Amino acid sequence: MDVSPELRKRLVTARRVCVLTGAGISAESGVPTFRGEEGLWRKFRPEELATVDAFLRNPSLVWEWYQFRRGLIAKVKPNPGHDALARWERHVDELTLVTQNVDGLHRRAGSRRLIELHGDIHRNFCLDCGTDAAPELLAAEAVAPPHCACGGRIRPGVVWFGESLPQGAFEAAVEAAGACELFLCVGTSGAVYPAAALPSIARRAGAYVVEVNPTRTEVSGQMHATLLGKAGEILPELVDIAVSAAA
Ligand code: BV8
Ligand code: ZN
Repeated sequence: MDVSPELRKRLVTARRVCVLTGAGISAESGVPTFRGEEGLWRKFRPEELATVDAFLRNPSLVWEWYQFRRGLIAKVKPNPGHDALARWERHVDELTLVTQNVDGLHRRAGSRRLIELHGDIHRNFCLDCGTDAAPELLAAEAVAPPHCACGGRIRPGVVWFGESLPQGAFEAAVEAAGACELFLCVGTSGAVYPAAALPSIARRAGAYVVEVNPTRTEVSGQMHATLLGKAGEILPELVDIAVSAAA
């Protein structure tokens, strides 16, 4: 992969980095993306699965979809893309990783300064009283959502369309995007807001903005550079450049 002199300089000098990731960074681990050929949205539209109304209308369908995804995620592990970001974090003053993913793979790879904008698929809570569901309540094969002690339905701890992001999460992401010298946008189609606003926020604040994706996306026009390729191949090379300089 050829890295421009400008990007090489930015990688070597950046002390504060912000990275936004989407489903694409987990694709090489075996987790399907949403809008790709084999995407999770291929069979169902998001509105049929990832909204409160969908859950209230058909709790078993939505619950089963999340159980299916949890089962998939339980069998996979972080890939070199996740690992590279965790390594980079240990070599700069501040690397803030903002992810739209709910699969927990960044945390498993060792990333610590992590903002999970869309929640965590491994968390579940009661729709009525908000109490977190104890893990033993979640029988792996259950196709209907369990009930809380208060009688309310248990729902996945992810952010559905039309729902606000976790308290303070987007504000912290905006602060990191506004303070960084280098912003990477990795494996996201840029289709979902407010996450997709972060690259332009970073660019307006003076950061050098780079996209890593096999294809161009809805936010490619906002980039200083687009590296066409897989995150698991490109990120380790970029981090090698950044880390070698820090050594
Ligand atoms: C909110 C649930 C305030 C969790 C998800 C009109 C205009 C602007 C905004 C809106 C609008 N109408 C409605 C809205 C707001 C709405 C929105 O953005 N809608 C979109 C569809 C227009 N947003 C919201 O509702 C958000 N909340 O705004 O709160 C509010 C409050 C109250 C009332 C109103 C507003 C909530 C957004 C969260 C929605 N939840 N999922 C789950 O089940 O996972 S979103 C869903 O899409 C996923 O969570 C995912 O995180 C997100 C983004 O998808 P991507 O990660 O980008 O994945 P995708 O498949 O699309 O792309 C994968 C990419 O990877 C591709 O580009 C591919 O080329 C690339 N790739 C593939 N392989 C690789 C690779 N890249 C690198 N390497 C590879 N190997
Ligand atoms: Zn309850």
